[in-house]
Amino acid sequence: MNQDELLRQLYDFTLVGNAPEVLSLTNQGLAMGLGPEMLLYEALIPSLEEVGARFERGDFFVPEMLIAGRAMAGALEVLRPLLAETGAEPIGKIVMGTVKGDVHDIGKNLVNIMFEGAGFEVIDLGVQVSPEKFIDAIKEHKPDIVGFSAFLTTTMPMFKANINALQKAGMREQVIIMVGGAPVTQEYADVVGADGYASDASAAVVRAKELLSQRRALARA
Ligand code: B1M
Repeated sequence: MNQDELLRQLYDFTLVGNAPEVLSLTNQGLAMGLGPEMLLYEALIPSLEEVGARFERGDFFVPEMLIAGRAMAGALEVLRPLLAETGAEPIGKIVMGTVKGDVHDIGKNLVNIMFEGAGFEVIDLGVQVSPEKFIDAIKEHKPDIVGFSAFLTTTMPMFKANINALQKAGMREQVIIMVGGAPVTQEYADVVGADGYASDASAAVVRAKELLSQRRALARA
């Protein structure tokens, strides 16, 4: 099998949620010398985008989305150590979670992996995270950044609810707030009063580093 065939098969088996094949092709791809980013961005992520498009058209239903998501999550576990390889001292601490009411975590997990790869310490609170749980975690871990992920238009308003809760607790200025997720835009992030937004995992790392260095420069001034 050549590189193009492997990527095609990885795409096709993710689409139908065949987790054992997805795992095996991911391992084969790595053994062939394909980079983890290539497997992610040229097969796994485009395949999940197609799953979403089919769901919107009514060709796929929740069970199909679920098994495709599980197949992707299995591959991500294999890719995680390769994407997150770093020997460096942590450059900052991030508390991350998917907001209350939302169970999507693949995108958040990928952002976490890229943060870890860039040298951040990540405290992952999981999914369906309430404002109270975010506040407790900020008190406990004292992160530089708190990241909220939302993947549904119906759960995006939780960004504002979280920020209001932080304000009420007198903690808003202690942390940089970043938001992201499939339906989120820069405009929405501005409206809710977040400090930063990114459209994907790589952009999230770049934005987090920018925000952190701005904050540290201000603290030194
Ligand atoms: Co759901 N789902 N889902 N789903 N699902 C979407 C999100 C949807 C877009 C599909 C569609 O209609 N096209 C749609 C949302 C529509 C909307 O609101 N605009 C949708 C729906 C409607 C639903 C349900 C309501 C379906 C139902 O029950 N009727 C339901 C909701 C359940 C709930 O949460 N309460 C539901 C359920 C599920 C499953 C459980 C079956 C499964 C989730 C499995 C899991 O995550 N463990 C699932 C899946 C798999 C999807 C799709 C197909 C794939 C999501 C994914 O993993 N993408 C998705 C379609 C799509 O996205 N095109 C869909 C790949 C991932 C790498 O990308 O998540 O965008 P993404 O993450 C990116 C960026 O967003 C960004 O970086 C990530 C990596 O590059 N990012 C950040 C994420 N967090 C960030 C934080 C940052 C910065 C960047 O800073 C802090």
